[in-house]
Amino acid sequence: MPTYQLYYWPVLQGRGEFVRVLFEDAGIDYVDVARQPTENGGGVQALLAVMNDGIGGVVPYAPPIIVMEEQVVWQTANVLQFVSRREGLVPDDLYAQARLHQLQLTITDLVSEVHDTHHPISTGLYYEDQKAEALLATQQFIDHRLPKFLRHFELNLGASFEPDAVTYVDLSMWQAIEGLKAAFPRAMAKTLPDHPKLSALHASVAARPRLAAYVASERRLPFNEDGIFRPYPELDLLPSA
Ligand SMILES: N[C@@H](CCC(=O)N[C@@H](CS)C(=O)NCC(=O)O)C(=O)O
Repeated sequence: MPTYQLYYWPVLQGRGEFVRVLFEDAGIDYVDVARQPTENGGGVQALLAVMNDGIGGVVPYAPPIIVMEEQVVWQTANVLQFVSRREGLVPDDLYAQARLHQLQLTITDLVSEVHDTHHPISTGLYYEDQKAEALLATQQFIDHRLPKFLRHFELNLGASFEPDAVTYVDLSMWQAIEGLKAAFPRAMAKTLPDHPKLSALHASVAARPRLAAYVASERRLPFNEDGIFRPYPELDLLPSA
């Protein structure tokens, strides 16, 4: 039995993908529980059981969730930092850890804002019920928020990212750029080339052998209209200016 059990929705990348990417790139043995057959204890019901009942009286808020040694850990950024510390994949220095994690939390903010482009009113409503607002929200995101996030990451590459070792933050940055390119290909084609460090990081992470093998495998789900980064053609807007 692998050390880590990942609990996440089985048919989408979503936030769980940031955790899958770390496990895959680091070569860490894990089981993606909800993607296992129900007869083997998998399926969505396994995820719902952990969400509802928790582990040892500790009940998680939302997936992605990991379980190991009868302990449960959730919140994507927290999971990534926890696994990285446990596996010796981050420096011991507290300032270096803080520099990394503040960037990861900013990636969390970015992911949340991307989610809100297609669900600007409520997660409780279908996209189809908030399409007009989604168009407005997406234009605002592309004009104002996307450039701000990209500029921030570009400025902090080198200063805050670890220059020699690839960390969970680099991997998440790669996944976020992949997602942005899937959701907003026209805006990203226009904007990303103005960020040479970010572009170079994206290319160098993509070339990592274990990650590349994962991306080429059936374990890597495609971006789809259930995830965070949704390839809706009507939301593939260009910057206004
Ligand atoms: N801040 C949390 C958000 C978790 C989250 O919203 N998970 C989604 C899937 S990506 C979910 O299933 N949420 C259920 C809910 O919020 O009720 C994180 O970064 O992990």
